[in-house]
Amino acid sequence: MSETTHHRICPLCEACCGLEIKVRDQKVISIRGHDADVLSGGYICPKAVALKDLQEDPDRLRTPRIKRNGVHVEASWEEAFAEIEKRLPAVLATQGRNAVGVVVGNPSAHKIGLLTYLGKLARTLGSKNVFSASTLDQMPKQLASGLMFGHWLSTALPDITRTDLLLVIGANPMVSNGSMWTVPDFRGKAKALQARGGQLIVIDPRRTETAAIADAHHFIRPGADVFLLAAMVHTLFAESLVTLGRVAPWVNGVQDVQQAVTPFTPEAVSARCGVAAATIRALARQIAATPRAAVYARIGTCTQTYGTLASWLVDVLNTLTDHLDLEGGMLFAKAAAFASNTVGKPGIGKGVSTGRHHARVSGAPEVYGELPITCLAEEIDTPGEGQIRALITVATNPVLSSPNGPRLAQALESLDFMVSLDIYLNETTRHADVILPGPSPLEDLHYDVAFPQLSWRNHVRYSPAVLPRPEGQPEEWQTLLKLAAIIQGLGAQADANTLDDTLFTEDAQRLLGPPTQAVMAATQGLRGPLRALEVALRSGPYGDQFGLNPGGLTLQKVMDASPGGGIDLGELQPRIPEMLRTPSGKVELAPPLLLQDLERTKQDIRGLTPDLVIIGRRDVCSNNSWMHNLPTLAKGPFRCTVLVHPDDAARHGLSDGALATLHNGPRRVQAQVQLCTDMMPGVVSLPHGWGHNLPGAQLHVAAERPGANLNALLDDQLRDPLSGNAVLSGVAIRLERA
Ligand SMILES: Nc1nc2c(c(=O)[nH]1)N[C@H]1C(S)=C(S)[C@@H](COP(=O)(O)OP(=O)(O)OC[C@H]3O[C@@H](n4cnc5c(=O)[nH]c(N)nc54)[C@H](O)[C@@H]3O)O[C@H]1N2
Ligand SMILES: Nc1nc2c(c(=O)[nH]1)N[C@H]1C(S)=C(S)[C@@H](COP(=O)(O)OP(=O)(O)OC[C@H]3O[C@@H](n4cnc5c(=O)[nH]c(N)nc54)[C@H](O)[C@@H]3O)O[C@H]1N2
Ligand code: SF4
Ligand SMILES: [Mo]
Repeated sequence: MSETTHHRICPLCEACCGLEIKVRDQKVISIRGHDADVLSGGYICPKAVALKDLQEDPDRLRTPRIKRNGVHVEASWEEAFAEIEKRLPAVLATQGRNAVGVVVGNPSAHKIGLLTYLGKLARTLGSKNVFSASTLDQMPKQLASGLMFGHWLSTALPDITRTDLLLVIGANPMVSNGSMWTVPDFRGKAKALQARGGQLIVIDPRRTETAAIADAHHFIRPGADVFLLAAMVHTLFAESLVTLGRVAPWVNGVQDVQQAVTPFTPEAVSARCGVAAATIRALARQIAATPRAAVYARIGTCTQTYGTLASWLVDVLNTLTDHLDLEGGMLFAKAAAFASNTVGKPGIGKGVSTGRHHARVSGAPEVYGELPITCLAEEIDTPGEGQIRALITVATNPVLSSPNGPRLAQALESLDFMVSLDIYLNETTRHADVILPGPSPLEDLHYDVAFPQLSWRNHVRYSPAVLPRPEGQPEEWQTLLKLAAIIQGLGAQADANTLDDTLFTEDAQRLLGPPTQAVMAATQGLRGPLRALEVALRSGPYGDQFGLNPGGLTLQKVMDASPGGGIDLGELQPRIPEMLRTPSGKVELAPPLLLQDLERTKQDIRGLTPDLVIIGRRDVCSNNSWMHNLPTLAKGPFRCTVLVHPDDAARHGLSDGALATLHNGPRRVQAQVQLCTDMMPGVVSLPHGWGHNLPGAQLHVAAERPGANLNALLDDQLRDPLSGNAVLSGVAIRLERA
C-alpha cells in the first residue's frame, strides 16, 4: 500500500503542537513537526514520537476488561455494559446519587469527546462527588482568574513575542512546554526575546532548565511565593510605582489591595521566602520600569497552601504595573469556539462562586462543580450517609498522581463497584470491576476545546483520525452516553446516537432558543462532538453566524485549512472590557474572599521554615504517570532520582548514588540520591508519577524500572482552603540513608 501523510495535533500536553505523521499499511512510519502549522511551526518534543509506541504498545487495552475472581479478563462491549447495568444502578437505587463518585483526569482535557460529554454524564448522575486532576494542578489559578475576570478560563497570558521582560515563577516551560499557556517552542520564543534585548527571569527553588537559559534566577522557599509577591506589590505602593494605564476605568479595588499588603514589607517577608529584601525591591522596580513586561506563574505557585493567593497576586502585579491587557504584557486569547468569554453579553456576567455544596467528611467547599480530589479516599473509607460506594474514573491514575496513594488504593478496593474509562490496566484501573478503553489518539479525531483559550496566538485547527478505529470500538463520547443511559435507567441496550440526538435538541433549545431552521440544517448528518464543534465555531466570534456573516468560520472551512497548518487568527489583542464577565463589569482586584484569606498569611509572615522540604519536577521524556510504558521514552538514564544539594547530603550522610529513605510521618519511600548543586539548600526534588511496582497492573516496560511514588509520601489532608488544591510542594520530610 502507498504511504500517506497526515496532520494531527499532538494530544499529549498543552503545547498542542502540529505533527506530520506518515503511515504505510496502517503502520506509523514517522512522526515529525508540521512546519506549516500556524501555532507550532514545526516544533515537537520527544513525547510526540512516542505516539507510535503508544499505538503499538501490546499493553494498551483494545477491548474491555471485566474483573472475575480478582482477575481482569477480556470481554465484549455488550458484556461490559451488561455488567455495569447489573451493578451500578443497584448502588444508585439503594444509596442514592452521591454514593456514586466521578473522577476525571488530565488526558480528558485533550479529548473533545470526553470534554464535551463529561458534563452530560455528570448532569445525568447528579452526584456532588465529582473530582478531577484540576485540584492537583491549576484550580488556584482558575479560581483567582474567575474572581478577577469573571470566568474560570479567562487567563491572562504573556505576550511573549512582544514583551521585553518575562518573569517566570514556579514553572519550567523548557521541560513542561507550558501550562495554562499554550506556547510550543518556548525556547525559541525566549531566545528571540533575549535577542531583541529583553530579559527572562526565573524564580524557583531549583535552578531549572528554564533558569539555565534565563538572564537571572532567584531561589525561593517552596510555598512562600505569596510573601514574595505581596512584598513586590507593597513595594509598588511604597515607591509610587503604581500605574494602571488603559484599563484604569475597569479596575476595582486598588485601595483595598494597598491596605491589604501593608504588613508585607520586603524586610518582613525576606526570611520567610528566602529572597533578599533588595532583590524583592529590584524585581518590583524592574517590572514597573519596563513598559512591556509580563509576570507568569504556574504549578509551583499553585500546589501550595496559599495557591489561590499567589495566583491572584501575580495578576495584581501585572495590573498595577500597567501590563494587563497590553501588547507586550499580559493578554487574553480569543478562541474560535467554546470560550465563555466570547459568549453572552460582552463586558458583564454572573462571575464565579464557590461553596454551593461541601464535602461530606472535610467540609471542603465545592469549586467549579468539583470537590478536592484529596477528599476522595476519605469520602470512600469514612462510613455514613452519602459515603461513596461506586466510582467512575475517566482517564485518571490517582493512585499515583494524588497524595497518599496507598490510602486511596485501599479505599478503591473496598468499593461495591468501579468502572474506569482508560487505555491501560494500571495502578488505579486494577481496582476497577470494568475497564472501558477508548480509541488510541491516532484513531481519534481532535479539536482542542480548552487550549485555544490559553494560546500565545489566536488560531483554529482540526485533525481527523490518522488511523481507522478498530471494528466495534466506540468513540469515548458514545461510551459516556451509554453510562449516562444506564444511570438514567434506559438500559445497556440504549443507542448512544439516538440519545445524542435527543440531548442535542434539548441543548439547542436551552442554549439557542428554539433551534432555528438554519442550525438544524447546518448540523444535518453530524453527531457527537463534531456537531457541538460546528455550532460553536459558526456561532463563535469568527463564525459565519449560520449565514449572517458570510465568509466567517464553519467546520468545513476549518477542516479544509487544517492540512495546510490551520487558520491563523492573529496576535492576541487587548480585550478589556469586552471579555470581562464579572457582575460589576470590572476587573476585581480585591475580591473579598481573597482579602479574607490573606489574613492567614499575616499570621505566617514569620513562620518557621522546616529543615528539609520536598518539591517535584518534570522531565521531557515523561508525562505524569502514564507514559513510562513506552520504550522510546523509558530508555536512557533513570529519571526517578531524588536531587539533593551536596550540603544537605553531607548533613545526612548521603553520597551520590546512595539509596535514601524519605520520611513524612508514618509514610516513607526510597529513592536513589543524585547530588545536585542546582537545588536550593534545604530543598530536595523527586518527580511524580512513578511507583509502577504495584501488583495487578499490566505495564511491562514501566515495571522494569518502577521508581518511587512521590505521592505515597505526601499528605491527603493538606490543601489550599479556597481552591481545594492539594499541597504537593514544600512538604517537610526527613531524609536518611536506607
Ligand atoms: N506530587 C505531585 N503530584 C502530581 C503533580 C505534581 O506536580 N506533583 N502534578 C499533578 C498534575 S499537574 C496533574 S495534571 C495530575 C495528572 O494526574 P491524572 O489526571 O491522574 O493523569 P495521569 O497520571 O497522567 O494519568 C492519566 C490516565 O489516563 C489514561 N489515559 C491516557 N490517555 C487516555 C485516553 O485517551 N483515554 C482514556 N480514557 N484514558 C487515557 C492513562 O492510562 C492514565 O490512567 O498529576 C498530578 N500529580
Ligand atoms: N515533559 C512533561 N511535560 C509536561 C508534564 C510532564 O509530566 N512531563 N506535565 C504536564 C502538566 S499536567 C502540567 S500541569 C504542566 C506543568 O507545567 P509547569 O508549571 O511548567 O510544571 P513544572 O515543570 O513542574 O514546573 C514547576 C516548577 O515549580 C517549581 N516549584 C516547586 N515548588 C515551588 C514553589 O513553592 N514556588 C515556586 N516559585 N516554584 C516552585 C519547581 O521546581 C518547578 O521547576 O506540565 C505539563 N507538561
Ligand atoms: S511539546 Fe511535545 S508532548 Fe507537548 S504537544 Fe508538543 S510534541 Fe506533544
Ligand atoms: Mo497538570
